[in-house]
Amino acid sequence: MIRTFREHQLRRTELLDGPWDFAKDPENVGIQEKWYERFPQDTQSLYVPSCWNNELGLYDYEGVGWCRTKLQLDHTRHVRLILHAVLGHADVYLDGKHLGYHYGGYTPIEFIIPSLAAGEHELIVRTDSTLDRLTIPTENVDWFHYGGIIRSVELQYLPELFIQQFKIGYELSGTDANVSVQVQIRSLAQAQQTTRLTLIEGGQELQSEQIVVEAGGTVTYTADLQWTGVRLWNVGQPELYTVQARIDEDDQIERVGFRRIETKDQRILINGQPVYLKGVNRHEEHPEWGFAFPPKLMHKELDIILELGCNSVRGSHYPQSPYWLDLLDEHGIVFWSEIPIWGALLPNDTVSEPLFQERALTMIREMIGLHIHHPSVVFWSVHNEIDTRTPEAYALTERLIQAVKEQDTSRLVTYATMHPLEDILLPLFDVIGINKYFGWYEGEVGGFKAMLEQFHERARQLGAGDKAVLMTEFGGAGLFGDVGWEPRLFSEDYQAQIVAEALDIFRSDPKIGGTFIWQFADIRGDLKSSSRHFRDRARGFNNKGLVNEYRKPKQSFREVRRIYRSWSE
Ligand code: ADA
Repeated sequence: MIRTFREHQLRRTELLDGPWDFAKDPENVGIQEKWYERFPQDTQSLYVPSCWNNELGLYDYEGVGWCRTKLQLDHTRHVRLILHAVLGHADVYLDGKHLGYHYGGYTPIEFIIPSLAAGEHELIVRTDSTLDRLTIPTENVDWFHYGGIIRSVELQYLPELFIQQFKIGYELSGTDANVSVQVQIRSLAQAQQTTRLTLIEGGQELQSEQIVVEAGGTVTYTADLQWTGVRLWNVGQPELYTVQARIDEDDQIERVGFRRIETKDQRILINGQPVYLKGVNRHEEHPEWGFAFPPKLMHKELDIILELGCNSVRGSHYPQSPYWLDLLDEHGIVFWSEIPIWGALLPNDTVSEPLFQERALTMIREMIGLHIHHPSVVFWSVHNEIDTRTPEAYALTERLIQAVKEQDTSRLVTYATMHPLEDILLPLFDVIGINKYFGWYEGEVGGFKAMLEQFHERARQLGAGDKAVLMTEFGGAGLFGDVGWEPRLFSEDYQAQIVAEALDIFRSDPKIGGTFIWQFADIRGDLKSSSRHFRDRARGFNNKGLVNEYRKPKQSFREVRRIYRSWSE
């Protein structure tokens, strides 16, 4: 399942999920040997979507992997092929022909293939999970980055006139919405064609228009609709509207929620009401599935997060599944979406590299394209823990913020800083996220107080004193099951104690608008015996989860549940 609701009633779609052939290519000879024309004989079966590192013998395999499946067409058809997410570098081949290359990991890659002939076709994907100094994330990163096709592969059958894009935007004034709908209709036909475009919401026809599309052309139709008295989406108030754009033989369904987001007096306001964010950082990762996190487990994850008393989730550190965001939309939970620039160990010269910047900009565009309609998304975050003391970081940030604003001005632009007292970027953002680990990497938990006082003063001096500030990371490791009589480092007791103390400090600081604990669940780390990083990651995991990797609660979970549930919004 890609979404929790049907995206099409008319368009026929099919998932190519299931067993694919898989061949690893550790010597990287596949291109030279034309594996895209002659797939190797010696393969293993790999379920798609998945990460190959969850298979026997491939736990540590980083590099090139080739995946192949066959598809059957009963008639010649126009098709749209969507690979919903492939980690790292992806080259897609159909019947030996290169359809295209994509770099990324958490956003879809798609191709329109007109008149694909009836019969059998071979689809091959070459993926490369290797990280280096210009990949995003770069080679030193605090999660295991896996390899493979991590989200569904979808085949859609297109009629000659089809809906290529459907976007819904709006301006709110009270409960009146100025809704602007954009439908792009594309023709794969040899001659001019006419179709009737109808917009439908909740079974009601909103607008209907005859549209003429030239042979091979594209028409963008825009409708401005006035909706009065809309039900507003808010935290714990998941009011959603499902809108269908329909032409004679095709359709697309999108879902939106109406809410107004702003900041005032250092608070996040939704529909004019301040909301205190009670959150966790969530990696979309599981020991058996890697990043190919199954929808069924997302439901359970959501239940656990609700049980904890959260009203928000930071999607650390990459664009998460639309299915997950659908669930958040449906439960009125705020989401923070970000791209995987993970900076703690990022060399500062990397951020000025044109290729790195191009990749980052593409990731921003693709993340926004993927998540634009989700009312749960309140924040677009452009990077995490880069060296925000430098002019290089400043220059990159300006570009990234500009890219966000070109696509969406209705949400808050943010980032997470690990240098709050020296950061020169504070004035650039709507919201500032602070990552700090007093009680773990530095000093005692009480150190947060003095740090925050200095931070607020500094922000004021930089002209950023009115910005909303969130504690986006804090916490410490607690090994599941390690409980004793006193709070020792790495015990559940110690973790529970520092998280609880930190939460108290933040809640009594009127300039802090919310807290995101690092982290929801333990995750696999990226430990290499040859590298000096992350040597404190016992079991090879980042153990700062409130639940372990199998989502079993630690003491910190119970403490946070007590605290979050006692806080009013
Ligand atoms: C950083 C980082 C997280 C994680 C955390 C930790 O703040 O953003 O991804 O690595 O530290 O556990 O140290």
